[in-house]
Amino acid sequence: MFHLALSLYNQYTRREQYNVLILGLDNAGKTTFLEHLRLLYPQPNESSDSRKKRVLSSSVGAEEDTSSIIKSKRILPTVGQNTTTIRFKHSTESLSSANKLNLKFWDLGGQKSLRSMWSRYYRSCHGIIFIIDSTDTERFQECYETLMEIANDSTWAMDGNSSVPILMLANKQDLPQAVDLVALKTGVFIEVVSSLEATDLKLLPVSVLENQGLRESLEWLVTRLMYNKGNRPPEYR
Ligand SMILES: Nc1nc2c(ncn2[C@@H]2O[C@H](COP(=O)(O)OP(=O)(O)OP(=O)(O)O)[C@@H](O)[C@H]2O)c(=O)[nH]1
Ligand SMILES: [Mg+2]
Repeated sequence: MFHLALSLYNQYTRREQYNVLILGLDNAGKTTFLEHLRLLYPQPNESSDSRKKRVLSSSVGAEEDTSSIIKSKRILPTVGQNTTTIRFKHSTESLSSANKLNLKFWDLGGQKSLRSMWSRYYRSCHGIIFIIDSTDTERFQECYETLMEIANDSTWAMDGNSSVPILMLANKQDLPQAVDLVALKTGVFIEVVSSLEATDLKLLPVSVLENQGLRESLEWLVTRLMYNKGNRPPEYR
């Protein structure tokens, strides 16, 4: 009886967990993105009220203004990795299955010398977020080549060609010199979009600092992670 009750309890409380890698060149905004998600979403065992208290405790005023909080933080270039797990909530209540999952993010350093480490994480990842600094036009080509290296990595073939969804975020759209989505799609990244046509790929404009487009982007990713569940089953926590 005890075992039955325990298994029913586990069944009811356990959550699907998807691992998401945050990749991109150095200075793209990966750690800023992760830090902002920490403020926007509760942690797995945290209530919404506790999250609110946590956010307000790091705010200078009484406002839950996550952009101001994130701007006041000093974020250093990443040398190793940062991880965070969030409890995801879809804005569409009817998508109840997407309301009961955790997302575990791995933010890896983007400096050239650190990129060779990325592939170690591919086997256990369910999705990739690739962040682009939309103002760094001189490195668009490098961005393109880096993304192609990820997509062509031999790990995917070893795993029976089970690729994962890739969400490309054109970051820093708050800056006047940022290249907009249309120009990005028709410029160097037209090749990415056509080369990876068969892959589950989406390019969206965001400002990580100003919290523009973050929730919408995650919602696209979660929908695709769930769609790809047959190829890459989630972990259960
Ligand atoms: N204006 C603007 N600046 C941003 C935005 N997102 C990040 N930044 C800035 O970009 C710089 C680099 O951000 P990080 O998050 O450290 O970049 P990273 O991709 O983690 O870099 P590495 O750890 O070296 O790989 C910081 O000065 C951020 O404040 C944004 O949306 N708008
Ligand atoms: Mg970083």
